[in-house]
This record gives sequence, structure tokens and C-alpha cells, in this order.
Amino acid sequence: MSRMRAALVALAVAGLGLAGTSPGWGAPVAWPGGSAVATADGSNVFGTNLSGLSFQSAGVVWAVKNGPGKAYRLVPDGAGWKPDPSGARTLRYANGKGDPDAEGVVATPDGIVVATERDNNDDNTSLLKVLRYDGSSSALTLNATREWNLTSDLPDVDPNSGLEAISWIPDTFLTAHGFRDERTGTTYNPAAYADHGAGLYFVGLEDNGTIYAYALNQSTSTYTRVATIPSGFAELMDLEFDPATGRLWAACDNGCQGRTTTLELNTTGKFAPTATYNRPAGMTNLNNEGFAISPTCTTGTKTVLWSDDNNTNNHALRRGTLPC
Ligand SMILES: [Ca+2]
Ligand SMILES: [Ca+2]
Ligand SMILES: [Ca+2]
Repeated sequence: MSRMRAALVALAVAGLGLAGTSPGWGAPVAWPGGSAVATADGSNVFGTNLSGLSFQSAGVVWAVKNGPGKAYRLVPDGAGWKPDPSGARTLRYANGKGDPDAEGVVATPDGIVVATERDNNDDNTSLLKVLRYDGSSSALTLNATREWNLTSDLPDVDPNSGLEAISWIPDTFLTAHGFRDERTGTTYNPAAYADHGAGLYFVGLEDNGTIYAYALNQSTSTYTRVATIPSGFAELMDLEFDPATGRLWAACDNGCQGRTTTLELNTTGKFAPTATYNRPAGMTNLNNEGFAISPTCTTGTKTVLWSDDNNTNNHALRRGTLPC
């Protein structure tokens, strides 16, 4: 989503209590990293609608924009980031057509994988698709190399309240911590899901703040839902898995005062709440729809990035820190 719905969401969130999160999540506590936040892009590089972020490595970040659907490969620019010399890549569906409304992105061993909620050429129809792209391509228009249409497996939602968030968790982590497969009622067994790659995709639905874990068949476009997980929020804007801590982060926008929650695998193999954090004290209540954590820890600190859908003060990227 962009803009507009914040007032309604604020009302809905108020109904969940002061924390902005569901019961059981505890009161929000201070952001665990630095209170200072700085802009991390040049002035008006991206404009509005930057909604998803993911580190491919310490030196490459992917960002996606909803409307028109675009992806950017970002490289370091001093302490900030800038698009690589190729600039924006226009995104298309696998058939080479359409304008996928790209709200979330994750870089995985499968490719650059994007969560979309509709075709902007047909704004009135919800279309909840995960699209895979070849991030190594030099083409400026990228056709999806695989797409998964999750619409029939998810609740009916408004066309602008669909898939917002996506992350990926490796099978090695899930099996080491006894992740429970809700479909089979047993411990998750990767061998049960043919051609799904080396991990599961976790997508977030804006409309209900719920996270859905899927095995996505990388050669047939079929999929299987493996788990359904409350994020703690009534709406959800991004997901980020931090392998260093085993924490799955859920991020909400200005409708929840920019708070984040963390979930960790508990002794029953479920992702359960472990914390609710306020945004850093130095950041105003921005329409942040993208959130990513650097894989690199430097002298006890790692960088986090937010993308602001509203391009407030002509900046769409901001950086802060977490301890590591
Ligand atoms: Ca949208
Ligand atoms: Ca928003
Ligand atoms: Ca997003």
C-alpha cells in the first residue's frame, strides 16, 4: 500500500492496545540500536513508492518500487547507497507484460524474489503473486523467470492491501531448530517439497498482518503453505530474517508508529514473539514500507536500512544501526 490508509489502520491498531501489537507481545521497548538515523540516498533519486529492501551481500542491496514496478540494484555511495550504473530495471510478469505492483523483495540463492499485490494496469483486481527475477541480467526490462500465484490460497483482500513483505529462511536453520510443518503436523522435512530450493519463503499480507510460509517449487510454479504466523501487527510492511540471531523481524509503517516485532523459533517449532521495538528516537514517524539488516557486523554494529514510500524531504532511504 502507499499513503491514505494510515488513518484507518491507526484506528484498527488502537483497538489492539497501546503497543500497536496484539496481546502477548508485550509493551514496546526502545530501539536496541543507535537512536540516530541518517538519510542514505541522494536527493530525489527514487521519488515515491520505494517499498522493499534486501541485502544480497554487504555491498549490494536490492530495492523495489510499486507503481511503476521497478527494481534497483544499489551499491555503496559513501555511507549511503545509490543505484548501480544500469539504473532502474522495469519489472514485468513472466509473459513479458503487465506492471507488477512490487511491494517487497528478497535476494536469495533462487534469484531476486519480489512480492506483488496487483497488476498496476488493472488496479481494481487483487493479484497476489511472488515473482522471481534474474538479478545478474544486464537487461533494463526484466521478465519474471518464475511466478507463483498465491491469490486463491490467501484471504480475499483489497487490491492495495495485499502482499507487502517477503523474506527467506534457509532449510539449514529451520531444520536445526525444529521448525514445525503445520501441513503435516510434524517437524519440517525439506525433502518433502520437490524443487523448492534451499529454503522457505515467508510472505506478509498487509490486510491482516499475518505471515505465511511457503515452499515454492522453482521449476513448476506450484507451492505449498507450510505455516501461518501472526506478526503481532494488524498490518505488515516488511519481513527480514537475520541469520546471525535467528530472529525474524516484522516491520510496520507509520500506521504503527514505525514499530518492529521479532519472532524466534520456540521449543515447539513455531515462530513466537520475542520483542516489540519502537522506532529509533531520532526518526520521525515515516511511511517506511521497507526494512533490511546488513549481513556484516563491524565493531559491534550492523547497518539497518528503511525505505520511505512517501520520499519525505526528498529522501527514500534511511540508515540506522543494531548491535551485533
Ligand atoms: Ca501497492
Ligand atoms: Ca504505508
Ligand atoms: Ca514492503
